[in-house]
Amino acid sequence: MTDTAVRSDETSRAHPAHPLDPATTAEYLAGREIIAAAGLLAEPVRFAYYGLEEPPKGDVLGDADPKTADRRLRAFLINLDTGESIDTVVSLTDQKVVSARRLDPRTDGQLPIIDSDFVAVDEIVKADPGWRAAMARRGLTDMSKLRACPLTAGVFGPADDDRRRMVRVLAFVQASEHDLAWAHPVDGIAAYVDLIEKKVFKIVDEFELPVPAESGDYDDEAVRGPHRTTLRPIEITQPEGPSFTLDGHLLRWQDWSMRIGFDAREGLTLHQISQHADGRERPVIYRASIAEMVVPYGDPRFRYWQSYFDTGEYLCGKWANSLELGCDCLGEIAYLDATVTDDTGQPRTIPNAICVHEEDFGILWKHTDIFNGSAQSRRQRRLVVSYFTTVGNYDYGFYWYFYLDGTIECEIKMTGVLFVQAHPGGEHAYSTEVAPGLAAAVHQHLFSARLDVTVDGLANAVEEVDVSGHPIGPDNPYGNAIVQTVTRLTRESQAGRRADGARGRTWRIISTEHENRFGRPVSYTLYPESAPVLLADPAAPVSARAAFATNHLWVTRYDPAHRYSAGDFVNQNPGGAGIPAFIAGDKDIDGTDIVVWHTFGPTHFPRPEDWPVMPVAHCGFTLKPTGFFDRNPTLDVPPPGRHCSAG
Ligand SMILES: [Cu+2]
Repeated sequence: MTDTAVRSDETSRAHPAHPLDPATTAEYLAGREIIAAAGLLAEPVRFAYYGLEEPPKGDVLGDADPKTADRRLRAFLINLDTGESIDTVVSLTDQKVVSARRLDPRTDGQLPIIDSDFVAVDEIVKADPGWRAAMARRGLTDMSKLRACPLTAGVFGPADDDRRRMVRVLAFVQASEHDLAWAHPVDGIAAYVDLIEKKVFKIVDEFELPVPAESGDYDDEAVRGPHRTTLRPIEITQPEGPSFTLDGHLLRWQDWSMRIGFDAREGLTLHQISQHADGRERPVIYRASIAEMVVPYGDPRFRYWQSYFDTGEYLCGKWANSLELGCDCLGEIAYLDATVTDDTGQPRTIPNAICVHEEDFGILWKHTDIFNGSAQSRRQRRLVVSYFTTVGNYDYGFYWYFYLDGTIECEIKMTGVLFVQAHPGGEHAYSTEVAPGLAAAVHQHLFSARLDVTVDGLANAVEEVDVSGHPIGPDNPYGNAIVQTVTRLTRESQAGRRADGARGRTWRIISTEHENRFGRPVSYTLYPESAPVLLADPAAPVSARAAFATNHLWVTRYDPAHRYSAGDFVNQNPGGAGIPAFIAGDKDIDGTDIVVWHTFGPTHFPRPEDWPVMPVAHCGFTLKPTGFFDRNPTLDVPPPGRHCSAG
């Protein structure tokens, strides 16, 4: 195993090699100076987000020298005393603030939760006499054993609450240093905290249930039992090294090339994904990211407000893990560090945040011919680019796979600890008892992939493809016909679509300029998982805020400002931002520069087996070349090595 990393010396460059390279330590500091010089950083102003403001696509794809491109950073600034919230963009090239817009939180929403909110909320609730009294009634008097969680509030009214920058706070008991607090929820009581007034403005104390007692400390031998001794080692070796190359953030493997990006909000981003085929560079996706995710819970009682937008409200990327060779990743790994910033805009490097490696993936193709006697077998491989993040109780791995045959796959691995509550006893429709007196409520994890597609260029269109049988008739006398029904989605208003597993529904992203040797448009097909979209009632507050999650597919005309599926400011946003706003103009999406937005993810009725730490659950989607190549593009893959007689 080796570790060939892009290290902090690369992430600290003052002048990145490419306009899409992530912002560096030096750049964050330079931007901070400009913001301070403009008078925007008076105490106590904090950074709720700080990241690269990518140049518009036209600038990157144009002929201009990338070294002269205007490097810009975007910062969300919050004054912790007044709540004043500013969205600002600075130009590092021109050394000036380009824009600074003051938000109106009632219409724009609030800036994301910041690191210091976690500390502040703990202090605020523990200093509140009403909250202490409610805890004391439950027999909880030792404040040092209580853990307070700042949970994003959503928008549920009354208006007096919604105008505040607020969180709702639930408590957990951590009896000892190594105890798993999540196993011991204090149910029935929530403190509503105003983060600007720094006080509890409301206590909702609805019911009391015993704090579940069973230990969830899966790291304690008394809980897990002794480690099993029956697993023998698996070693992955690549004696000649991996087959990819990493030049800064430019990754090349076989016919694939792409640039790796990273952002405090979206986490891993992939840019300029392209195939080298037929002697030319053939773009597939200009930019791919998971632009939002929401986790709405389905218990209508006391916790009706639980819906966390991990990306827009908490900033997924900021919580990226440092990955460990041999634990998180096996084989010949190249790691990239990521740079994010703290509340004060000071850069912080996350070592080994992004993992790049190659995996054997079983059979690529195989045939034993009954006539000519040829027996051939080829092995599939994939290039894996991934990172893992921890947002509160849950951990998410974001994996992008690139295969030898041109397939692209996105997979999310969900693990960590369930968000639990006390179980009321008896039958409870909305939760599963996972330990004595401990329940985990049903919830959804709905991810929004933003795929800025460029299938053989900018001129793309989307076709919905259904398959069905055909009734018996003159053309189908024995009723065996199977047909595809192809519907072109020509306008934004028409492209909010649901998957349909019974029809095998897929969406084909076609080039309207390039054809294959059969005269058909070259294309990539999106295969959805066809799991339920947002199940909340259309009139529910979360349906307006997570409108992106009400369909599996949206297609919009490219606009550099359309970046986040639920809008730029998600926290306490009243709704309507993001996708509904993007499609309001009902633009033409046929044969132009388009963005495909795909919602996917499981509806999770927890199982007892998900406790106390959850085995990884998987979700994702696949993009397959469909007439993008003129035939199987992997005929030239050689037979496997010395152990295989076909070789
Ligand atoms: Cu879940």
